[in-house]
Amino acid sequence: MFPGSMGLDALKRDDGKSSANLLDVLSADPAKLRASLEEADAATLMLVLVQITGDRSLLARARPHISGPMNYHEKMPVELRSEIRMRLADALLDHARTGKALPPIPDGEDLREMLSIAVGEDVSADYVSMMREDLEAIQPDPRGLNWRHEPAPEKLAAFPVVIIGAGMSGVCAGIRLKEAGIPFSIIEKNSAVGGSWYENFYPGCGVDTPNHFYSYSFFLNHDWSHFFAKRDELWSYFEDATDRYAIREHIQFETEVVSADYDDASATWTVTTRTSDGRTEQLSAKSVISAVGVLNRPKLPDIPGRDTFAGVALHTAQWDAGLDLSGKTVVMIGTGASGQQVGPTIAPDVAQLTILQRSPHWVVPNPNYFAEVSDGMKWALAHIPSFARWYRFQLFWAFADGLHASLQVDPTWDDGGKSISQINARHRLYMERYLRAKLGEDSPLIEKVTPSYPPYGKRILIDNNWFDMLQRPNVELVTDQIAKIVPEGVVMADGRTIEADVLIYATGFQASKMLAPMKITGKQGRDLHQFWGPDDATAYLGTMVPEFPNFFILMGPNTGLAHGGNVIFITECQVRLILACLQEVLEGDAKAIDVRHKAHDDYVAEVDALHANMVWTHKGLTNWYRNDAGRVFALLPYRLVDYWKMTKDFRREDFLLS
Ligand code: N01
Repeated sequence: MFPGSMGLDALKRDDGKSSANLLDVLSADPAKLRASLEEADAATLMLVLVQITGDRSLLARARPHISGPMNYHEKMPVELRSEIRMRLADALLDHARTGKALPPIPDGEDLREMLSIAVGEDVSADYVSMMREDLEAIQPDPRGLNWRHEPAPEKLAAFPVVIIGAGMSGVCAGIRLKEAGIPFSIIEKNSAVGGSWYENFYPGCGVDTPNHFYSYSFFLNHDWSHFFAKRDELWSYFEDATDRYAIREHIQFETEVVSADYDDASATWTVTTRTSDGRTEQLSAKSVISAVGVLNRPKLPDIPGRDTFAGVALHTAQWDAGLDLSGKTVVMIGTGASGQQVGPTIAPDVAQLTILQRSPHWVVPNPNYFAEVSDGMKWALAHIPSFARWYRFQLFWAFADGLHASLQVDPTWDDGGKSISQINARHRLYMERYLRAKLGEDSPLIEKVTPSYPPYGKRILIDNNWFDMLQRPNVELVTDQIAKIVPEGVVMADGRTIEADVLIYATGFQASKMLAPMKITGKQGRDLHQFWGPDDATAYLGTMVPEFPNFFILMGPNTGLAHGGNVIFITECQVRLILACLQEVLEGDAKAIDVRHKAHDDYVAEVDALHANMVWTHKGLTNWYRNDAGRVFALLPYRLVDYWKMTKDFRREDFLLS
């Protein structure tokens, strides 16, 4: 459609949730429209108003009042908020009545200015094309596979793909392959989809990236009950996506992939599977996509006597749904993202909770963390054109790229290792002030909970009443070293025995052994784990390893995010790259695509060079993102917009077709 003739409905992309005609919805109930706008974020509404009216004078008026992060509208004068809401309602109703054309979707400097004002910071021109992709509502979605020369059905039928895992990333890959007409099956070890969100159901389990960002770009959910949903709602979301795109029929549940072996001559993968009742089977595939994730094999600490404990011991990721903790004496080891959700949730029920902390985490408050999404906000997300996309960008900035500068080391900055730059120091000051305000200036807890390392060195956690919990009479935070575990509980280095009925291991995952325990062999029997060594996984764009043709890794090496971000965004970028690779094979004469050694090595060298100047390699800092040699194998050093571009712009010269 010629942009100048665009109407309101054209701005509403098919997000898979509601397809009612927008004009009908708006004109049917003007009172509902006005009431809903009262509950929706005025800064976000302002962006929609500018977009659909072309009246850019509002930007200058709003600019002084918008600054991050989140809840931007609260800083706006009440009169300005009212004016925005009134004018937007009038504009939408006018469009609904007259059907008149909208101005073209902003581009170039106009869009860059809007993006900057949306988040109250200068946003570079790099974000313009990415945001255009979100606003344009182009169908078919450019993030899917759009054939230049659609292969014959027989050719597609002869190219089966096996996806390993039906978690968030495997389902995403399945959806896109299905759209492209490429046959696939998904092998899933569990009896349900959802991966981490299926396996983890410890008390308080939920997300710490806001849901309106932490969701597939093509399957927005406008009905999240909370800004930060808990596990059941998240799991349902992935179940819904599986059904909406009819992926379930492709999944073989309760089956594990044991190995995948490539045969050079036939360019075929043989995938060996084992069902939960022990039967093995072999599948033939032209391509294999590993979507097994990285945080799925619990790590139990190597503490002497661990097996001697006489009570109930369990890891957060292997929770017992029938476990009743009321009145129990509980010891929890670990204060990372899982521990900080478990602790405050169980503390009111247990007789005594002792938390054994090896090192503290930085904790930040978030005004929306416990908040419900109002009905008006849900309505606006579902019905106001582009509102959900603008809101998503504001979250993207506040939880991802807007934080990227605070991860960079300023070599001239020296405050004794407490921070890495002026901006990083500002974050430190903010969080120190917060924890002091929560605990009281004289609290002996302050020293225990204040990290010595810079902010973002480990994942920053959103305050889930952690500091309130620590002040409960039945909670104790112990920071001494653990000596051993005995039948009655845990013995500390100073000889104190802390008795326990229940011992909770909130001790994280074996992240460095990527793709284990599967055995993957590529060209000429090359073994993936031998290539990587025990803990040094690498891949081109985190996705491809040389001499493993047509083999792709989702959420692979250096694709994780520890400062916030959204792994669904990363997965969608990776799937786009995979689709481009498969397109090269299927539209041409080649049977397989492989990444060149040089492209892989150059990429890894660049990743390492970037990491050398980022917070995660800070001297003395420990985290699970690095291997024994100190190399950051887990995290992406780039801004999300960079990774989006690198995976979108297919560099044919980086690949070998055979
Ligand atoms: O695991 P972790 P997690 N003795 O590795 C401690 C995602 N996630 O399950 O910091 C004593 O972060 C260890 O201490 P230290 C998210 O990506 C997200 O909590 O190494 N303590 C640490 O305190 C996250 O990053 C969400 O000194 C020992 C803790 O155990 C990732 O999963 C929720 C120890 C482990 O923390 C992993 O988080 C949950 C020992 N021997 C998970 N060994 C949300 O989105 C380890 N520790 C909300």
